[in-house]
Amino acid sequence: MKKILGLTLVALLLFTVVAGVASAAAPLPQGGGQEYTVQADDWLSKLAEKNYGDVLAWPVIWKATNAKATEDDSFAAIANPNVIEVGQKLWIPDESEAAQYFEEFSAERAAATTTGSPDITGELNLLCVVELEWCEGQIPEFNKLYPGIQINWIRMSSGESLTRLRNEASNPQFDVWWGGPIDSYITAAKEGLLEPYDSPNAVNLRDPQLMKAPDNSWFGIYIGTLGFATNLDYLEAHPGLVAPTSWDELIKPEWKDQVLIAHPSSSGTSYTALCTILQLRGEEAGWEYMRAFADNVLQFTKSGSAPARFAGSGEAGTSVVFSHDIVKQIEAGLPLQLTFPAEGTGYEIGGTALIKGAKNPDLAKLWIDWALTPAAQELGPKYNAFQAPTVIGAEASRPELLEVNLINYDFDYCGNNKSAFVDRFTNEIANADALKE
Ligand code: S7P
Repeated sequence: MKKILGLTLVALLLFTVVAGVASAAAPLPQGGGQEYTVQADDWLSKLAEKNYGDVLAWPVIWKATNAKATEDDSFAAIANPNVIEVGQKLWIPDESEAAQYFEEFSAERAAATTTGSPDITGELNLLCVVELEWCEGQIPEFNKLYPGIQINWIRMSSGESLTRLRNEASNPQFDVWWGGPIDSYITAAKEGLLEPYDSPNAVNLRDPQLMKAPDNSWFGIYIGTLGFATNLDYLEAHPGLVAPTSWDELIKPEWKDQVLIAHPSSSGTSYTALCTILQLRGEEAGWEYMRAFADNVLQFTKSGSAPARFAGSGEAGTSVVFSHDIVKQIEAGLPLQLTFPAEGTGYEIGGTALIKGAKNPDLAKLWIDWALTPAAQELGPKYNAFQAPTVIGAEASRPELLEVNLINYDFDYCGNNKSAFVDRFTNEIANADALKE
């Protein structure tokens, strides 16, 4: 199960890489390093933080263990840094050896970029799930590197895109899927809809354990946290009412018919909210909460970001949306206040993947490689997309959106149960017959 403490996630995302291994946390192994036997719930970035005070120093342990394995049979080489086994022996190098490995790996990372080529030609069919403005902007950016590739694309919400991939499984119309929470990617991988691809640029990921599938069937390309967007005029007109700072407040009578959210069958945003509640409260109490919550919902929308726009234009008092999409509407001038639930909020890792049976897999791979570069990920804010990047070398444009209380969002749990949870929501709580466009 992929779990990470909220605090560790923030540390991971806000860490700046330095030209060496940081020297905080536990005392560094001295005098040639030390052996370590993997325990349950260990992973490389966690061990890197423990030993070097730097979550991003995980390649040091990976590389050092692989080097040991070439000279000592009691060590096994780690083929995939995502996968370490309980009982396996690792080598934790001392400070000077660690610095050498870190430098070596930094050089590999520096090489993991995309320079493009005018000679590559063809057509690439892209299923785009981020906001329309980012889809529209990112395509000409790719074409600056690959002017000979014509991109045919459609924008859809996450749930819709997953349905589309299912329906086209025997004759895929898309080559690459870009954007939308990885819950859907995990579901799709389980259903055999994705083709694993070992992208050379995956070395750029801050935490491969969390940010890519163990079999490389999807990669994480951004992070976003869920927040509440409340209309300031509505608050002014209702003295005593304040913007919600807890999930509990959203089910109170004062918000009756004043909450907007998308439907989890079409929207990845809304599914992230549903799975957040089921984890925060446990399934039984979580479903009970969802029933009360749905009673306060004015209308379910198709798109996950639309509720912030609608709440901002006065159609409802408040809404549940990814915080970066709320920031976008605030920047556009809508009278909204962004708040977060104090007891914890859910977050997404947005994904990208090669589609199984893609007609242009080589071009799809070029897109994925590029999506895993700092240059591609730093383009988001140019197109009003303020998610945090997943690769080293790209800085978060709004780091404060990550500095909130995050739950231990379990992507495997949410991905593996997505069909069942969405069906239950649709059958028992609210159907998807008349979603607001
Ligand atoms: O780009 C904004 C964003 O919120 O859109 C994706 C979202 O899942 C697509 O919209 P739906 O909620 O309608 O599915 C997010 O991944 C992304 O952060």
